[in-house]
Amino acid sequence: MSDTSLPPTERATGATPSLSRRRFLNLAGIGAGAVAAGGGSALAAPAAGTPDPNIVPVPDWTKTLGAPVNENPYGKPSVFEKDVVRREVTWLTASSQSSVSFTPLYALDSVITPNGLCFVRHHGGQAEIDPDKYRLMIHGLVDKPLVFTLEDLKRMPGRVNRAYFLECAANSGMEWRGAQLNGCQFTHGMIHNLFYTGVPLKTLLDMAGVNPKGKWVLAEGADAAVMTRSIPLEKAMNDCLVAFGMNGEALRPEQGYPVRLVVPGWEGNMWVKWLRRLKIGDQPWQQREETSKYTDLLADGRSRRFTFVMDAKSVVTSPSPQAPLKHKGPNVLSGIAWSGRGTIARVDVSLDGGRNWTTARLDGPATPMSMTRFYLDFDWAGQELMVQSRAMDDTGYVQPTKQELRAIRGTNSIYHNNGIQTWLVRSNGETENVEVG
Ligand SMILES: Nc1nc2c(c(=O)[nH]1)N[C@H]1C(S)=C(S)[C@@H](COP(=O)(O)O)O[C@H]1N2
Ligand SMILES: [Mo]
Repeated sequence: MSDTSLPPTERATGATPSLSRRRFLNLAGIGAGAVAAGGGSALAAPAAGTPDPNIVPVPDWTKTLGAPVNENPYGKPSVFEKDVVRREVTWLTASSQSSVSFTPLYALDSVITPNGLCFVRHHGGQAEIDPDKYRLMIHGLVDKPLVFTLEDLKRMPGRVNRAYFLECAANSGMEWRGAQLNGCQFTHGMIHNLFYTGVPLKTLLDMAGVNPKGKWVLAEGADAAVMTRSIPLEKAMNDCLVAFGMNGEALRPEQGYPVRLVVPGWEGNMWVKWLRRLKIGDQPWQQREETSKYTDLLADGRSRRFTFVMDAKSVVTSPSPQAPLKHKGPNVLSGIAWSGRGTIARVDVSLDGGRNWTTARLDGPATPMSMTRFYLDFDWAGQELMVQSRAMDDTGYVQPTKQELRAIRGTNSIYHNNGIQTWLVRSNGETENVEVG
């Protein structure tokens, strides 16, 4: 551990506090590896039950009063977490109105993405909608066209809460031709996993009365991009939601305030934000975002028509390029897995580039079409590692290697890259995006 890795206040106050921090780490029983990697002097631990008051001095923050209770009427993370933010890849898009920012997956744990850290993808800037003026229209092949206010949606019987991942079909899209971006924030960060509050879309469609000829639903956004996608009626009736809440509060403006469509397990582009209208028709509309964009171009130049489902995928979030290994000895490898077809049943981890596999420990909720956390507790002796993870879902689907994907898809694709990711961990702990094979 170098002094630059310490929180700024410790650096500012000089050598003594940082030394006490090292001593604290030693005494906390993190292991001999922590001391060796930290370069601190190895102190003889006092016998159990005889704490030495000189080893953990009373810190400065105990000697003065803390901040008042209402300093932040809307709370913010600790100032020491200021680097945990969404980031852009500036060369990726020409304008920041039609662009994407990435979730800092390397710094997150558990399965729910904090509201302020969800990646944001939009094509015409972020619309600002007055909730009192918000309207949702249902029309087309229905018995009775309907218009809902936000209050109408919030009074609707049958409100539900559901956790789902949203993954942009272009997630990992820059990696089709080889390892490119150095960090899971950039290779895999077009994903978030939230608890949505809303009304089943079926409830609203049933109120309007779908004509028997109706087979497709057009969802359109109220933003300047007028994002428009065709969704099969069967999916709309099955599990789609018209959501107004995320993680217990109102949707964030960047996630579609006040209302977005939730299309569980299917590509993020279909989850129309700032939802303005739903039209029932007898066939898909062939909009721009489902023809020239968000289709899979194959090696022979032909395209797949629709690829709605996001197949099973996983990534190790720590260690990863932005979260290198710092200590020899006991370590916790942490990662996420998800599947648009169902529930994650198992994740295997390899530390040697896919030769040997160990089944990881799934922890926390593992529910359909939601992110699942996995861990592998391992001992690191300082050797080079090639870290990989391979997800399996309850349909029996197994996440493919990148070579297996390319054999079928070629390298013309952008979308739906769910290949196995490899991180090379060097003997100094630094970690890099590589490919094996
Ligand atoms: N109205 C509208 N909805 C939209 C978009 C948009 O530009 N406008 N972008 C789509 C795309 S491509 C993705 S991946 C997701 C991103 O959702 P997020 O911004 O909550 O991460 O929203 C989708 N819904
Ligand atoms: Mo997307």
